[in-house]
Order: sequence, then C-alpha cells, then structure tokens
Amino acid sequence: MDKRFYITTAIDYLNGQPHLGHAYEKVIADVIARSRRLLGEQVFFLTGLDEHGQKVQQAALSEGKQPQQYCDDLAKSWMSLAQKLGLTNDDFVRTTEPRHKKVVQALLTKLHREDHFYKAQHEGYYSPKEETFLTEKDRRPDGTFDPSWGEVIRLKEDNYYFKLKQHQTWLIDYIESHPEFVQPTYRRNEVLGFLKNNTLEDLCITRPAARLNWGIPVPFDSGFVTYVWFDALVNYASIPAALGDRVVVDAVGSQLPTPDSQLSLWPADIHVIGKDILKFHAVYWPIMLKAAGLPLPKQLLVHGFWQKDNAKISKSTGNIIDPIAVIDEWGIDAFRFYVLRELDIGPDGNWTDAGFAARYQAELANGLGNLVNRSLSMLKRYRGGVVPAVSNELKPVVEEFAQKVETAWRDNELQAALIHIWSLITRANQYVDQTAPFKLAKDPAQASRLDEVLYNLTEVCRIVAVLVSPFLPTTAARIYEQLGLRALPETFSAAQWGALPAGHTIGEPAPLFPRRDEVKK
Ligand code: ME8
Repeated sequence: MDKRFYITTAIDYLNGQPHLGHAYEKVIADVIARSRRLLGEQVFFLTGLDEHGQKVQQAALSEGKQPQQYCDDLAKSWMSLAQKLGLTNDDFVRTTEPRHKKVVQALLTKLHREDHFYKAQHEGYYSPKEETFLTEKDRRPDGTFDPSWGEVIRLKEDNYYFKLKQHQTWLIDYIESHPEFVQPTYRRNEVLGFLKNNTLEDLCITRPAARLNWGIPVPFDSGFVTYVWFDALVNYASIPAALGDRVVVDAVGSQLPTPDSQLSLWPADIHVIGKDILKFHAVYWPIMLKAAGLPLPKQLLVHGFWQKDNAKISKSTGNIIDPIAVIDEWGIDAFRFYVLRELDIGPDGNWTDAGFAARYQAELANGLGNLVNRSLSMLKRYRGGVVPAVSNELKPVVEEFAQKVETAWRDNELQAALIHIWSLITRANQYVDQTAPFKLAKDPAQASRLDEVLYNLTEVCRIVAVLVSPFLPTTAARIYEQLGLRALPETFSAAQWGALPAGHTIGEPAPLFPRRDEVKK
C-alpha cells in the first residue's frame, strides 16, 4: 500500500463558534490538499475538533449542559462550517470518539510501561483558564501574571510527569539538520532559540479527576484524566491507527483493534498550525513520537494571526469576523481568495472590510470575471460559440506561468501561486485590449486573425480555470461549465496548451463575480 500525502490542521477547541483564524487555517490545508491531488498525489486530509479539557468543560457548564451533550450539539455547526468552506477533508476527528481515545490510552500505557513517566507532587501557581501551571518566568516585570492567563490560583497536587530533559539534545540536532521541519525559517529559529536557552521542564500530562473529569481516563491510574494537549496532539496518529496504518498500530500497541482497511499515512507530510501552538508541535509532539518509536512529521507549516482593523480579534470587544456571514454575503470563493491572497503563510495579517471589497472588485470581478466573461461572450457573438482552429500565440506565456504555479504549489507558496495566476490574467486582459477583437470583427478581411485571438482567449480561460481550481473550486467549475466542458479535470496535465478542440461548442457565458449589491439576489 502506497503511503499517501498526509496533511492535517490543528483541531479547534469546541468552546465557542468558529472565527476567521480557524477558517483561514482550514482553507490553507484544503488548497494544499487540492493542489497535491491535481499534481497526482494520493492525499489524505484530516481536520477536526479538540473536545476535552477545562475550556470545554467550563463552556458546557455555563450553558447548563453535560460536556458530551454540549459537544455533540456544537460539533454539528463546526462540521457544517467545514462543508461551507468547501473543504475536501477525508476524515473529521472528534477527540471524544472511541477510536481516538483507544489510541491515546494505548500510547499512555506504552510510555508508562517504558518508564517515561513519574508521579510527583507539585505546588505552584496555576491558570485554570489555560489549564497549565505557571512558573516564575511567566511573571511580568512588575511581578504580576498577564491577564491573558485569567485568574491565577495556588495549587498543590499529585500528577504524572513526562520526562523531557533527556530529549533536549537530539531534538535540537534534529531541527538543525532538518531545515524543512519547521517553516517558515523564522519560526524554526524561534524554536531553536527556545530549546538552546532553556532547560526543558518535565511535562505534566495528567489532571486529577477530582478537579477536572472531562478528559480521557488515564489507563494506569483511575484518579487522573489525560492533559488535553497530550490527548489532542495524538489525533494526528490516532486516526491513521483507526484506519489501519501499520506504522502507528505496530508502534503504539498490540491491544489496538486491527481494522479491515489498511491506509498508509504516517508520518504526516504537513501539520498546518498557528504560531501560538508552535511549542506544542515542535517540542512536545516530536518527543512524544520519538518516545513511542514513531517517525516525526515531515513539516510544521506555521501561519500567522489575523487581526481585524489592526486590533486583536476578540469576542468580548466584538471585534470579530464571522466567516459564515462573509461567505453568505460574498460567496465561498471570494472568502478563500481574500484570505490566501492577502496573507502569506507566516506573518500576521489584518482584515479590513474595505480591503476585502477592493480585492473582490479589482481582482475577481474586473480581473478574472471580466476576462472570462468577455472572452466567452465574444466567441459566442462572433463565432456562434464554436471554438476555432488551435492557435499558439499565448502558449509560451501560459506555459511559463503554469510552471511557476506548479513550483509554488510544491513549495506551499499559496500567495505566490495566486500572484502568478493573476499576472497571467492581467496579461490575457491586455491581450484583449491589444488585439481588439471587437474591431477585428468589423473587418471581414481579419476573420482568420479574429479566429486566432478567440482561440487564444478561450484556451487561456480554460487553463486559468485549472490553475485556480484548488483556490476557487466553485468558480473553476463554473468556468468549465460555461466552456461547455465536462467536470473539472483532476490532473494538472489538463493545464497543457491546446487541449480545447476546434469545433467544440461552448455553453452560456454568465458573470462569475456579480457586483456586490447583486451577490445576494
Ligand atoms: O489551539 N488568526 O485550538 P484553537 C489565525 N485545540 N489563526 C488563529 C487565530 C487567529 N486570530 N486564532 C486561532 C487550539 N488561530 C488547540 C489545537 S492541535 C493538536 C490542538 C488558530 O481553537 C490557532 O493558531 O484555540 C490554531 O492553529 C487553530 O486556530 C485552532 O485554535
């Protein structure tokens, strides 16, 4: 069984409604998944929900619900967001599912048996909100703790700890010798800086059940549940195990059921995550895997944070973007386009409604929409919608850009890919202005020149549809439909020049990006 290209997202805390940051990350992963499929890879794309822990338990309590009931009710709206975003995920993990819990417990059992844990009493400052003990290093210069920790209490309790110190050296060596492991490079440097300047503290991997019961029971001590991060990170491997991935099943434990299917997924090719959870993924997760005898993921692709109008997105101040409302108003492809075109994967970004509207008008409506609409309308008007003989005038420029887009896809440079595609669109729109087919149409002596121009324009539209398809799948399908072609092609070879045959009759042209006030109609 061939190993698939395996891509994951962070799994979102189920303690509220999805926001822009959640949607952005899922769209990044989806575009990478779609582009790799187009390039011929067998892909497996996993996303899901992080349902245990204090945050979720508190959110359930505040609604007067049992945590499981609360999760079941809310998970539906998150799963429908995945659909609304057009995600092509192959599975959706919920950490309350038995298939996940079994693997977490098997891993705990194995690591306990192999002496990676010890039990100890700890007294210190604790942030219930972030579910973590704080140290002196977390104090601000004035001695207080940052308000983002919420209420900080004094706590004394027994817990199990994961011995991390012995892992520090190999992890530094690994990250140094695998520059691709954490991307972009400045995030890698951040991790290396942290590892070189601090001694790793052992990680507390349990919570006493008497204090927090909404977690996976620790299999070797019924007084404890699993720390939510130890539980959540394992999702990346638990779903492969549930689908019969021998690499995970063999490493983690013989007590796991062996399913009939046998997908080969691990190690993950890309974990897409936000910058705030880098330490969990670049330090704790590799150590957990190494201790379990599993290979490390090939890459952590770390994106930045969105702000709105240069201020933190925050429910309490009302500074939020509801991705569903934006999609309902502007369409899914406009949302996908804006977030990926506006913000490269890495730095922080700033959402403005005016910026969104401006990109919609300039790049989608006047750029792509105008090119397709006028090209197909002219073919319809001047040639009854019948494609003329193949002509190669724009072939070199299209091939050059298609090549650049392919390279950008392979490098996960999604913003760069969009910039290349839009350079091609601009070039094609200039071609219309330069060749002036509307003038050629008035002169019968120019009929063969008009044929050439119309072929080039129609074929550019078709290839642009293939190139935008991972980003704007709905629009790409509509362009194909308007071209009178069958379903969008599934392989990148469709972007080769000249596949549109002479004599083919196109369908009906219609605006792809109507004016904003017409979108809702
Ligand atoms: O951290 N801009 O869940 P989460 C961009 N359950 N991305 C943002 C963002 C913003 N303003 N706010 C959050 C968790 N994110 C854990 C993950 S994975 C094993 C467990 C991103 O719901 C954030 O960086 O708080 C993370 O990647 C994702 O949204 C989920 O955040």
